[in-house]
Amino acid sequence: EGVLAQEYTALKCKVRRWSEQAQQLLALDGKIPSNANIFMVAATLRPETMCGQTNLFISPSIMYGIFQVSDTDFYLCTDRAARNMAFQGIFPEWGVIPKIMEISGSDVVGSVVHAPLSFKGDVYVLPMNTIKETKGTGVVASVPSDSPDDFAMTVELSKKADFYNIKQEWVCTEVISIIDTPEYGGTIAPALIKKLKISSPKDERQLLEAKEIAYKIGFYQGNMVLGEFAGKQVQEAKPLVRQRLLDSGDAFAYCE
Ligand code: A2H
Repeated sequence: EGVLAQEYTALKCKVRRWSEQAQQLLALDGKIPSNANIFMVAATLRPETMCGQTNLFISPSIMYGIFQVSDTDFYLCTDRAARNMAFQGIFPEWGVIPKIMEISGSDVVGSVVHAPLSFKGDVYVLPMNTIKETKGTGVVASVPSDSPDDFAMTVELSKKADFYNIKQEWVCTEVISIIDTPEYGGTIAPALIKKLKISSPKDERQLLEAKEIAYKIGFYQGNMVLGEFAGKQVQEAKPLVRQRLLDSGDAFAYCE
């Protein structure tokens, strides 16, 4: 990790429908009104790719918190992220962590959330074991067209739905073009997965290489082909999409 702060875009994915387990736990706990807006908060460095979001990943082995941000609104993220947010003016009282309840990632798998800007609208929450508690919010927007990690996990979950204790129809295997690149075409992540012969999310070294190539080429050579800024270069579109998300209230700035 470098010395400079990392500025993420924290994307607010509103819960549309809880998984059965989560529904029961929330009802039992009783501290959150049933008409509350609860958002799963995903941290991204590529806000321009959110139009291609197909699922939302959480770690099945992380205990998440639900934090109250107003009378009606709540955020779901890691305790660690909430601690940082408390010192960034994101919660009502400076330095105070407004934790309301805890819920394990495995209990929220199968919930449905709204994905702002996504061509899908609403998406299912799926498990991703490689999510680190020490980074971002512990929640990741899946964009399989442009993130090799997300594509590899999507393929894995779709192949082994039973093993992961999910329904196969929750996995969105539709990968659409959102950024075009001269070398790798419109879906750089699957192209790199094939080229580097990556067969599972466990191929860490090759995935790291794919991730670096996808990030550089997407950013420096990519052109948007989907969304409001289609036709613009990624470099130009990135801050514009970010600002759109901040202005609409669908995202907020989060640093660490
Ligand atoms: B990115 P950095 Cl399209 N554990 O968003 C693992 N990965 C995490 C995470 C965590 N706790 N929190 C965030 N991330 C992911 C989009 C994207 C991302 C694309 C391409 C590359 C990419 C859609 N997923 O990231 O270590 C999030 O996924 C590759 C750099 O802080 C976030 O941005 O640099 C990125 O990793 C943050 O990683």
